[in-house]
Amino acid sequence: MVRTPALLARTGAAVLAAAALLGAAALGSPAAPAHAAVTSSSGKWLWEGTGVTVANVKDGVSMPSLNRRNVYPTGKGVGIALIDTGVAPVPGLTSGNVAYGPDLSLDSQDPAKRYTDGFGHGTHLAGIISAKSSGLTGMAPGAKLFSIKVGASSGAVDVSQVMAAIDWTVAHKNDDPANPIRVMVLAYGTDGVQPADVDPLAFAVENAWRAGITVVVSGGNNGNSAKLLNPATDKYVIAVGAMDQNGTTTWSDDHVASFTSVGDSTRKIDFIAPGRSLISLRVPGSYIDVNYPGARVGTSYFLGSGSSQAAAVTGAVVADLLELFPSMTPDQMKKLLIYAAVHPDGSGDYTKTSVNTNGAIELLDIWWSYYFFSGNGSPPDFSAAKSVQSIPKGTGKGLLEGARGTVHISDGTTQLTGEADLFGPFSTSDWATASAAKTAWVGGSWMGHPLTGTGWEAGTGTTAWAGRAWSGRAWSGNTWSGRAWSSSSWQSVATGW
Ligand SMILES: [Ca+2]
Repeated sequence: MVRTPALLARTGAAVLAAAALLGAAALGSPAAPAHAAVTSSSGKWLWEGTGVTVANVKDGVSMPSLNRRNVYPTGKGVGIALIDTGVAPVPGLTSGNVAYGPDLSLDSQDPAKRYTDGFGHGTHLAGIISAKSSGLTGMAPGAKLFSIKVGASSGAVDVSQVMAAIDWTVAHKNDDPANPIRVMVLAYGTDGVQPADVDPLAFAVENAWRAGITVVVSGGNNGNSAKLLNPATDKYVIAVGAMDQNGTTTWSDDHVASFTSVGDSTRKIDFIAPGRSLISLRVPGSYIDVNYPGARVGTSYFLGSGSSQAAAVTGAVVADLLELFPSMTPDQMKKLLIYAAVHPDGSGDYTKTSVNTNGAIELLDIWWSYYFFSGNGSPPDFSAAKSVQSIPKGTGKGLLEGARGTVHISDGTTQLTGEADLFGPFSTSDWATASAAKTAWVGGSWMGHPLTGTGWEAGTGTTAWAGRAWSGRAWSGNTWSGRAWSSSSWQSVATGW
């Protein structure tokens, strides 16, 4: 494929990016943040170098090239499920642009912690996606963000909670007819090496994919030679890594971030998206805010790096494209994004297609996606019929413990291991059958265990899925402090952001 130089999406970057940097100064003129080492497995919040604004990010994925054609997508009419540590009601996320699905996290038993984000990760991603405030406009500010909380204020979460959240999203994707959930952002992964064709977490994301939800999963932050985390290993979904804009306004030095996992011959990321030192919303007093004060930018913002942020960027771009092309299937979206991805340094070498075919790593690009899907440039056939992924479906009947890998939550004395969820014995075989049939959730119960209330409650300014007290042998009478958990499979904590 040869792309006409005159149409190069990444032409004219200097002027646009310079304007974007001015926007960064307006955020509070942050001093250059201290340089923190970006280590692959320290479990530290990552940031370094010059902060990258969301405006810079838009530039990095060629949004200005689209805007110059008078196309201004905002994700309007698209629901985005963010399965993460919750979303705090900080300025930018309180205009009705966020709805709160169930809180399935360990925080849910404390009404003061329910729904909100005591950790700080989910809100950072939510800002990138949906923020609407005077200081920050997200990548898809017209979309409706559904926060489905699974990570506690410590970041702790068991893989079974993530599976429940994915199932819930599939079951309730049309609850808001004006904003059906078409996108899922899952910046989570374990080091489980169970093959994706039997792994239950992989099966869960495949179910979401087949239900018409484009699932974006972060690949991990263990360095370029690392294999992908589970479920980014699943070949159906979109697996992303982080692009480093190198702290400059020019594109020629953009490259794959040193910390991002690229994968192995079994499964590599599909492309990269901006993900180094992004400036997004801060949650004062949250775990990362308290532990990494050097990442603060002014009083309202926070720096964060990782494939998590790249997943947020990608999910928002998917929502923008779905506003423009509402009938696209997840398979069409994936085919399009890979085809339209460009060489990150803007060198004009657009002959490479994707990491899956020849080892090249390319960058998410919304302008080329729009251009090709509109029928320009002699693109391949992007019809739904010609875009179907011919990948064997998983069974989901492998081990729950296999999905966890080495990561286990604990109450300080006992680890949650083996074929059991928080409430007792768990059969992946029974679950896989129910999940595929969309019957794993019945009312507020998942696989027979009452986890939530049974419907939406409209509060003051927000809408939330009702909570409920948990009962179960492991939970009653215990004070399950997040701090007591010995480890977390939350990507940021266990394996780097
Ligand atoms: Ca650059």
